[in-house]
Amino acid sequence: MKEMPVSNIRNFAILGHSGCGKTTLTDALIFKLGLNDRQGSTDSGSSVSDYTDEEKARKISLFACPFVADYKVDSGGTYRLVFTDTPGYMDFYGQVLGAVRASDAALIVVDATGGVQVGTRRAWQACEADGLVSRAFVITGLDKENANFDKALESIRHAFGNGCVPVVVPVGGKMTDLLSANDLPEALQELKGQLVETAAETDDTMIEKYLAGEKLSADEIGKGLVQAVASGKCYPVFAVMPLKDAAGLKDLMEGVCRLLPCPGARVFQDTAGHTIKPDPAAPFIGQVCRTVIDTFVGQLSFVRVIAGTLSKGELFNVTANSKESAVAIIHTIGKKQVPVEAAGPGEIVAIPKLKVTRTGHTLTAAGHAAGHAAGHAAAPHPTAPITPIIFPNPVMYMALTAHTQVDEDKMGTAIHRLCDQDPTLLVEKNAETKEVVLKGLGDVHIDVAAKLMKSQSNVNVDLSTPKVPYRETVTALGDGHYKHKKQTGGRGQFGEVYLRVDPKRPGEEEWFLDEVVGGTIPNNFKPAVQKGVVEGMLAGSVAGYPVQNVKVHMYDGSYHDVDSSEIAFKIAALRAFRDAMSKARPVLLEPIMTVKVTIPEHFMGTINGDLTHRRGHVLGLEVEGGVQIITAEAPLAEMFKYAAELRSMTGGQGSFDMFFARYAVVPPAVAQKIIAEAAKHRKADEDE
Ligand SMILES: Nc1nc2c(ncn2[C@@H]2O[C@H](COP(=O)(O)OP(=O)(O)O)[C@@H](O)[C@H]2O)c(=O)[nH]1
Ligand SMILES: [Mg+2]
Repeated sequence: MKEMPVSNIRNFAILGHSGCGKTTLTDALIFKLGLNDRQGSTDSGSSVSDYTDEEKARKISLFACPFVADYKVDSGGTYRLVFTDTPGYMDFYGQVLGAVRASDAALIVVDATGGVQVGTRRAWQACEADGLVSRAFVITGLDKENANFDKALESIRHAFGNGCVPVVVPVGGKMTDLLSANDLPEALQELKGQLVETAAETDDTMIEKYLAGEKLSADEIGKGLVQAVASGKCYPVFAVMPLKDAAGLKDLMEGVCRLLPCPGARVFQDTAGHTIKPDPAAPFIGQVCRTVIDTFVGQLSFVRVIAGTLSKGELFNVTANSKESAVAIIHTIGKKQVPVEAAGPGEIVAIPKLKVTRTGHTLTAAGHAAGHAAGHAAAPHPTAPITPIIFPNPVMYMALTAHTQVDEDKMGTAIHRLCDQDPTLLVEKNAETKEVVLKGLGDVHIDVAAKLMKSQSNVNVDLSTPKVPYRETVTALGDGHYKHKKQTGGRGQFGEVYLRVDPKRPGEEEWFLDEVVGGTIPNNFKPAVQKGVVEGMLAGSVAGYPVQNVKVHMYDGSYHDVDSSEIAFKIAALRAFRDAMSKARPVLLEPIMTVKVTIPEHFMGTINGDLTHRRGHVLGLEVEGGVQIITAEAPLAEMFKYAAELRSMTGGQGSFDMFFARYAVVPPAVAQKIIAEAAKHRKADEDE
């Protein structure tokens, strides 16, 4: 591909509610731009954008997929369109955030039969949160029965304000571009009037002219609108019918080139607060917006070029402070990969086989960082990383179990490969339950992750609800005693231990106290006693969970000159400890999570009721920007699947965050069940 002036680059992300028609629009654009020789379709599995097996099987987009193609506008110039199709499904919101970061504008797609939906608002919020100011709407699905352009437009304006003004509208099954059409019928003249007014408002002389009733030239209107879109005062609305003669598609592409901003309008900043200009001659700076493992080439890092020109050779990863090397630069067209020589500001390209680079990292030209640090010529470009992309915290937890030993051996590598690709996945090996827990944004997210372990690493796993890492403690004082005495011919075994347990108070450091008087337990056997107690603590006494917050007083015992041994005292201590525990009113403890639920206000009753049902209690209520935020505490045991359940209770409108707060006593009725369950599974491991 030829070098393209930055002013002629249009980079936009295609966002919206799940199933609204983003990928269908993308496939239509791909075909129209000549990237494919026929129009792909998600329904028949021939989509260029949803090309992975998982996407075809589920018929939803799972990954953000960037494309690039040059387009010749009617007026003669050539523009480079860089566009990213994104998933609408909430579990894959991480992909959306990466794409939003890599784009200069958003095309938010709205289905003409559904209007604004949860996913539409979420797309808008993703732009707001990341400072992506320039947005436009595409109303699609207009060939469907019950499609209503006016109603869809109304719902857009109701949700996002009157700055949303139509540019291309359907009239009698044909698309009309209000800006270029002459002799508009009266109804459309009013719509065009809104566009002209929006344009005029961007400039003092224009608004004077406009108010004086003078006619603005097409050029003036165009310039005004460009400015209004770039500054987020105007959100143009386009109508398309990608499945019916591609109606409106050309108008959309013309509109994108004419109205959306080029790189530079959106400000990219680094963590030191420097603004980075999209100068192709400057040293290269780019940010990784997505990482993927490709079956053939291995890791592929998609990079948005922010400044300079990316070409093959040495690079420097500023975030990881490490050298990297671009062995190739690739344009992806779905699964097809086309090598290119270089990429300029505004482009998104893939680099294979980077070593330490992950999503969100900043790459720069090699030597650039070092030169700057050494105080060489005033570097026009800063060397601090670009502001990181903020990804949501994973809130859905599932335990992974390998099918076979072979799977088990490869599981760790497979999981890390997965987490390297997806910053919204997290893995944790729980030391207490011995389980490998995968955390993600929802059930589909984790399910897809398990399928990817199979396809990328040939590792078979089962998913299950994780075990709760319960613990045990005591609530009273308890005395314990055990005399270990065995005579099996030859030398016997002897050790006797008295000890007492009681609750350890906050702030108390010491937990094992030697209160033996008169050498009834000789000093050389005391470490063995402590060992026995530690073993007892790990094994628990109520339901086999580790004991915490217990103070142990070793105060008496007896020994035998010949038969006493470390092992004898260890056994005596272990059993004395268990004896003491049983008398000290032991209880089960469970992890309590702090939960922050965000929902539309009318779900308050349902969600509060449900939280109570989960043994949770509400700590606080806040209203923020029209949504209700509930802060509550709830036991982890009740929250493993909350991500999916909250979504179904709120039709996808609720979201939440969750983090560990503390351990608390399990209520007796619940504890009984856990104890009974543990008794079933517990092996009699000590009495053999
Ligand atoms: N009739 C009609 N169907 C459409 C249109 N756009 C999308 N669809 C259908 O809606 C479904 C979801 O489309 P898709 O593009 O995968 O949605 P996405 O989740 O936004 O990417 C598919 O069955 C499409 O064929 C359209 O303009 N007209
Ligand atoms: Mg899609």
